[in-house]
Amino acid sequence: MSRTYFDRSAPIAALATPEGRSALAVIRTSGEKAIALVARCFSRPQALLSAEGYRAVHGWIFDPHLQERLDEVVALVFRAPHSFTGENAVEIMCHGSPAVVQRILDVLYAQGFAPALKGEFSFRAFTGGKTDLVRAEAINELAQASCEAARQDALLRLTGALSRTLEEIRSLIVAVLADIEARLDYPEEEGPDEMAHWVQSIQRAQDELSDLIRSYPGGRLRQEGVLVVIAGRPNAGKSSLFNLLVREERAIVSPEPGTTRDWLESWVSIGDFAVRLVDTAGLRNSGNAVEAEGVRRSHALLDRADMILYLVDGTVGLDDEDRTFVERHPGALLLWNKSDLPQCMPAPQGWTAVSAKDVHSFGGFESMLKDHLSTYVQKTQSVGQYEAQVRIASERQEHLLRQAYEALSQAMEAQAAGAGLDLVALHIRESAEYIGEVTGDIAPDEVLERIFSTFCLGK
Ligand SMILES: Nc1nc2c(ncn2[C@@H]2O[C@H](COP(=O)(O)OP(=O)(O)O)[C@@H](O)[C@H]2O)c(=O)[nH]1
Ligand SMILES: [Mg+2]
Repeated sequence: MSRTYFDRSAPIAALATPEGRSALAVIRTSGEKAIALVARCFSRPQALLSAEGYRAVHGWIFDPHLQERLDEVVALVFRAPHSFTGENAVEIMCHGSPAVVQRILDVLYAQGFAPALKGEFSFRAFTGGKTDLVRAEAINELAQASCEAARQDALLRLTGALSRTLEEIRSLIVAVLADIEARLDYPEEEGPDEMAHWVQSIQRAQDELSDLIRSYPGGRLRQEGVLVVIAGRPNAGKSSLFNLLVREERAIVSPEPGTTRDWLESWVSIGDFAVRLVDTAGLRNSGNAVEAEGVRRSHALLDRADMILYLVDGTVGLDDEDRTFVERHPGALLLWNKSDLPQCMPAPQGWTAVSAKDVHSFGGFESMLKDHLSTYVQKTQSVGQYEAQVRIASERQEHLLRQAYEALSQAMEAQAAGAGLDLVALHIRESAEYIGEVTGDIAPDEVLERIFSTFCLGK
C-alpha cells in the first residue's frame, strides 16, 4: 500500500536538488529517528549522534551491508523542534552525480527511511505547526519563481504578509459574528446603531478581500510568467521568429508549409519578465490527423495566451483566414514579416513590418515587444484601487477568497431584506471558514494532500 502524507511516523528521505550532474547535491531526511538512522551508515556515528543542532559533521557515507565507502560528505544536523519540519533532520551534502545520489538513497532506504512524497517536508512543517498553509505554498512558489518579480512576491507571502492580511480580515468578520451571536443570546439589549457598525465592518472586510482577489491576475502573471504565443498561417515565419527570440535553432524552419505540427515552447527573459514563448503549428484545417491535432492544440493555447504575436508573410499578403483571426483576437500584435525581401508589400495600417531573417532590425522589434509586454503587465497588475503590495498567485486562494466575499454579500443581502439575524450570522460564519481554509486553519485532509502533492520533490 502506498504511503500517505499523514503517516508521520515514517522517517523520510529525498534528493532536494535537481537530478543530473552537479558539483554537489543535497539529500534531505526528516523524522524522529533521522539522526540515528543516518549514523548507521556514517563513518563517524558518534560525532553525528552527539552533534548539537545546526552542526556540520564531515565524514563518509558507507554501505553497512557491503562495507563499502560511497562518498565523502558533510552532514548537517538539525534537532527538533529547530528544523524546517520541526522534527530531527540530517541534510547530507554529497557529490552531485546521479550514481552517487542513487547509492546513498538506496542505503538510506535500507536503514528504514521511506522515499519522501512530493511536498512532504513542507507538509510536516505545516502539520507540525511550523508554518501556515499560505506560507507553505509561498515556499513552493519561491522555489518555482520564474523571475525577479515572482521572487519578490513569494518572499512577501513567505514572510507572512498575506497571512497577516487574511488574519486581519478574519478578525473583522469574527468580531461582527461574536456581536451578532451575543445579540441573538440577549435580544433585549438591542441597539439600533449596532447594525450600522456591523455593516461598515463587513464592507471593509469585503473591500480588502476584493483587493486581494483583484491582485490575482497580476500575481499569477508574475509567478507563472507571461504566455506569449506566435500564430499565423503556415510559412509566415513563426518558427524563424521563435528561434530568433530564444536565440537558438530550436524550431525546424522550412519552406515546406506544415513543418511545425506540434507546439514548441521555451522560456526567455524579456525585460523583467519571464516569458513562456510558444511556437504553434499553422492554423489551417487539414485532412492530416497529426496536423489537425496540432491545430487544435494551437487554438487551445491561443485561448490562454497573455499575448499573441500574429505573423503574416508580407510577400503573400492577407487572406480571409488572417482577417478572421485578427477580428477574433483584437489584442494581438500584428507583424508583417519578411520585410527584408524586395517583393514584400508595404505593411497595412495596424501592422508592423519585421524580418525574422534580419538580425539587425531585431533589436528594434525586441524593444517594441518589451514595451508591449510591460504595458500589458502593468495593466493586469494595477487593477484595483491601489497597486496591491501583497498579491496572491494561487488559484486555490483566489477561489476561496471569492467564496468568502460572496458569503459576505449574502449576509448583507439577508440583512437588507430584513432576514433573521441567525441567517445573517450563518453567512458570516461561512465567510470566516473560507478564509480559514486559505490559511489551513480549517482544511480537509484530501485538500491538503492535493496542495502538497503539487510541490517539488524534497521540498
Ligand atoms: N527572407 C525571409 N525569409 C523568411 C523570413 N521568415 C521566415 N522566412 C522563410 O520562410 C520559410 C518559412 O519559415 P518558418 O519559420 O518555417 O515558417 P512557419 O511555417 O510560420 O513556422 C522558411 O524558408 C524561412 O527561411 C524573413 O523574415 N525573411
Ligand atoms: Mg513552423
